[in-house]
Amino acid sequence: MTGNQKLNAWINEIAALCAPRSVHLCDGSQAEYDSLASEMVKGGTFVKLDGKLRPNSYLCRSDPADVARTEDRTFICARSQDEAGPTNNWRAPAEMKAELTRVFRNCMQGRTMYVIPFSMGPIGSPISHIGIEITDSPYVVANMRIMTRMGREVLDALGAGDFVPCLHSVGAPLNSGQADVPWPCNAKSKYIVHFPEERSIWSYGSGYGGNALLGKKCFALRIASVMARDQGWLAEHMLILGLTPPSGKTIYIAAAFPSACGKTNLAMMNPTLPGWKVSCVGDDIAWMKFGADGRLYAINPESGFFGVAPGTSMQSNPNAVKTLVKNCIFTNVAMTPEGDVWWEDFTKAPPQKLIDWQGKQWEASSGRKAAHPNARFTAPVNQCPVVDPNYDNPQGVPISAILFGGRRPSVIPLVFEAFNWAHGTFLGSIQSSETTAAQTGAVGIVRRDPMAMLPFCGYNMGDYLAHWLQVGRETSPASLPKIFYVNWFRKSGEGKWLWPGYGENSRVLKWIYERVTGTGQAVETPIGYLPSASALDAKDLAVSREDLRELLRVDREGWLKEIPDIRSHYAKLGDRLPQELLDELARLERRLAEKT
Ligand code: OXD
Ligand code: MN
Repeated sequence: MTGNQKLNAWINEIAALCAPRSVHLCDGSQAEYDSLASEMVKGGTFVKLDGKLRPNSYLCRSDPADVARTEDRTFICARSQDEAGPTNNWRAPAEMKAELTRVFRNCMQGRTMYVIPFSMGPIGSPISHIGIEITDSPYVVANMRIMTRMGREVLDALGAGDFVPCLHSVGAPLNSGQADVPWPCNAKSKYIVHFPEERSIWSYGSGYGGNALLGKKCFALRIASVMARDQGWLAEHMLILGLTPPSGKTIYIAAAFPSACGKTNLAMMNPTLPGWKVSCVGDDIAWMKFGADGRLYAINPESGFFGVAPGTSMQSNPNAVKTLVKNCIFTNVAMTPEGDVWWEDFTKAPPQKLIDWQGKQWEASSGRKAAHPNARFTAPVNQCPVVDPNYDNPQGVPISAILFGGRRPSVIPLVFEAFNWAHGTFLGSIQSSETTAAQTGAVGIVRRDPMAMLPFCGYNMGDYLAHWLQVGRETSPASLPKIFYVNWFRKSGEGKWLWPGYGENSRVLKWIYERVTGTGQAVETPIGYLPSASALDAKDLAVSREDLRELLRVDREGWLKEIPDIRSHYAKLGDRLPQELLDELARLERRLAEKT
């Protein structure tokens, strides 16, 4: 089979358990992809889009009951509940393994079992790690070929080495003669299970996104965060971008934001400041390890974007739209009569007629959404017009700045800098965003999501924050990235946006660049270093002086009112929360209360 004994034994064990009709070891070739795609077209899973409008691209409609990650069915089965921590669902590993073994028995009956060797990160990079996904979904195979480096080359690099076993089934066995459906899944039973001690993943019942493309959230964040803790590195829910001034050296920035804060837009934005360039290394995940020089070097472990389609347009993100011109998979978007794709806000006016994401006729007057709000595109990173030249560099890129942020109409200034790494860790740990009309539930509620990792941390959040503090002690302070907090979403009392956002965010990135390279002017305040009004480049900017002052003001009262909320957030993280962070909170409160 393969040259790897552990892999051969695992393939045999899973084939015996799941009883597939056949086993296919994926080579990752174009021919293999094409043949799977045409089989899926025949079976009704894929619709081939018009070859001129959208070459080599496919549309897929999921079961309406399988459209997003299912966090309530996501488990971290650490040795003890305490190790999983209060923010994760936990079950005892032996008990869960026994249950899953029952659930997986014969679950691939009538289907092909695909074995996908994949590398998270450039093949052979010291920052990369290898996984093997076993799945009975050809849709997963096709997506994994875009989202990861996949196939024969990975097996060669693996040799006799170790890998993370990632087992996936849609949980829909076929009896002999039973016809398949376009999107098989299990409506009654879903499990997204992580065993951090043995570093393995078992996922059952869903074919969608992070539930099924196991390299992404399951491996690259939940399991990798555990590996990173044990091995002294960071696996983070962060974009990575290169920032180049008109005549200068590129620096690299990593940034963590909760959803609906424009992460993909920032990762590939077009700066409005003349001569400045942003280049994209990744839009979702960063793995960072120390280099020989004591700096943190980052790779994007993925090779594709699995982005939310609705809202993506030539206005909001022209480089994403240009990335999607060919070789893509679109899931749960609408289709035009010409055989192209469409989703809400893609064009200013919607086409008159469409086929919606459920395959039904749709008219502009219907008032229904044509695409599902969580409709996705799967697109190769190297098709992005502003892909960074070092995106595939096995050495990674040196990170000079880390950004945290959220959607906060009030209190939090446009940008400020942490005093040091520990203070920056504190800022990440209290990172917050207000809920919007795009989410169910009340609007305007502050939700705190440490480092945007709440659904993705594979162990106790208190230990995770302690690990961040420890990383800061591993090297000299000068070698560490500087940490910043940004907020593009400030509003006036009347509800008007104070900051234009999008490409104008380059003005904030310019100040960050200057701080990193030692020229940026800042004032020390109780919350951190803020740019003085003249330090932020406001040339030709359509923002009034008063608004700019408001954007860069420290709202002492507002911050003081946050303190009890931060305290109760910390209480929810449990007793493993490092004392150092409570001390940071006490110091913040003291500084805010001091008279200047
Ligand atoms: C994602 C997420 O899909 O963070 O990237 O939910
Ligand atoms: Mn994400």
